[in-house]
Amino acid sequence: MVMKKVLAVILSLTMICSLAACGGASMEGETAPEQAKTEAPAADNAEGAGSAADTQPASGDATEWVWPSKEELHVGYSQADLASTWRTVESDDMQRVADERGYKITIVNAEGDAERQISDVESLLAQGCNVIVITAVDGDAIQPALDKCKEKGVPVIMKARGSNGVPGVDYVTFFSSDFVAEGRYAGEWIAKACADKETIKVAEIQGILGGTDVRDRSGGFHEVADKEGNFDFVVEQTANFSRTEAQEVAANVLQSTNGEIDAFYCHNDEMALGVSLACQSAGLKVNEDVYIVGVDGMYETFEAIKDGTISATITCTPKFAEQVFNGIEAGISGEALETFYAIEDVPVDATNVDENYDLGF
Ligand code: GYE
Repeated sequence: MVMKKVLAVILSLTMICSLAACGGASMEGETAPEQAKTEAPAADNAEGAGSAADTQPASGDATEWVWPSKEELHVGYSQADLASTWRTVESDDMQRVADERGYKITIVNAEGDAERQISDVESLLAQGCNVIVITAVDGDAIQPALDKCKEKGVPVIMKARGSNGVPGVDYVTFFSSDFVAEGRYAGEWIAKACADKETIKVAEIQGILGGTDVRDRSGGFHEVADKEGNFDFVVEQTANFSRTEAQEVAANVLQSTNGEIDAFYCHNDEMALGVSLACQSAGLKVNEDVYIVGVDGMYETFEAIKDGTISATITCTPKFAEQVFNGIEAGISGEALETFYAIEDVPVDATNVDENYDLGF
């Protein structure tokens, strides 16, 4: 057990180093928050990773993963969709790191279809992929694909949209931002900005339902709302991570409420940008009449924060393939992996957008 922890720390440090090298995230962190970037989260937010514990289960329950050698490694990456900039950057980053390290990779795109993703994984296995990385369309529906991998002992690494299965049993580990923390940051930002209001009228515009990102971004936000006690949810509705859908949803909300909304919390920046257009068309001034908070940290959002058309965002980098490949290499070397590796996020608003600009994509 102690050995496991030591190995995990070494792995974490390796990841921090390579993160620094690829410049994929903030480097101001010789400080404590920086460490959260790659360490397994404490037990209280392990739930956010969809995991019951931060270490692999006892040997009786654990799946015996069969790791290939580095020479034989053929990664199969099952991407959920390529409908946003975030996802295309994510897939490109996986390809880039595989190429740089000389590993074979096959990438498939499920186009947002949970059933198709199961056959995608089957086809990756049939093509001889011996480590599978999955960004799940749906955290539950992915289970049959995980079972197929498990039958063969093929190690599965979840990435960015997790599984509701058991880490160490249904998959090896999960690399992702801590979505619960992102939701909390957004809630805290809004609570602070609206501190003078008795009741805060909030519209929550959600991403594609079924993903652990959406579940946890909502969960973290509602945690803060419950604690504050004065958030009044005027609407909680999906706009499928889409800018145009979010613009429409926001236009309807503004119409039905007569513009009486204090803050929009959007599960991604694309939607925040759409909401901003709707608010501007309705004659509302962002940061005066209404606050708009997104998640992701697109350069476009950073520019909008500077222009005053978006209030804030929480970074969520799509560029962490380096860490995923470090994890695969650690597995190949026989090291014990934690069940969750968190990529650190930073809340960004007008006060710190310049210093965090490089976190964008
Ligand atoms: O925030 C969003 C994307 O799963 C973390 O999916 C990801 C989210 C990201 O389409 O923009």
